[in-house]
Amino acid sequence: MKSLLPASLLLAAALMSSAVARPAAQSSPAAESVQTIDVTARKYEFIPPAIRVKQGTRVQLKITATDHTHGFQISETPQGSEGKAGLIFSSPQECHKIEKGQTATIQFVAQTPGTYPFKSSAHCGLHHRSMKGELVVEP
Ligand SMILES: [Cu+2]
Repeated sequence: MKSLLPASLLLAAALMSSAVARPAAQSSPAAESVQTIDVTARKYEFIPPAIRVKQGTRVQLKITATDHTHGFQISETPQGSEGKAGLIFSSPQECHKIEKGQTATIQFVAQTPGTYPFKSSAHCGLHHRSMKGELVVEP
């Protein structure tokens, strides 16, 4: 019985790391310039909570709210910089409200390296203050 707990912990750790490190699900040659990343929003977390992309990548986030209505708002400027936007969005929407069972698609170019926090935003009328994550643009 003693070995059960460590084994399940290892499994959980393996699942978590694969979720964080998972590359784009689809990479057909025609769409190779767009990196599609599936994100799940649920009480009270985003999965994966950390997304890593390379600088210059055109990123498409497909965010699905599985259990409840959630919001999604991502900083346009990297953490620690109040300057110009480092993520160039296809459509200028500050906050995305995602109804239960729906998927919101957000597309942008990851132009400037840095860390861009995102959250389930109160601006959408929601107060899931503990729901947050980050997008990391690597040089
Ligand atoms: Cu939420």
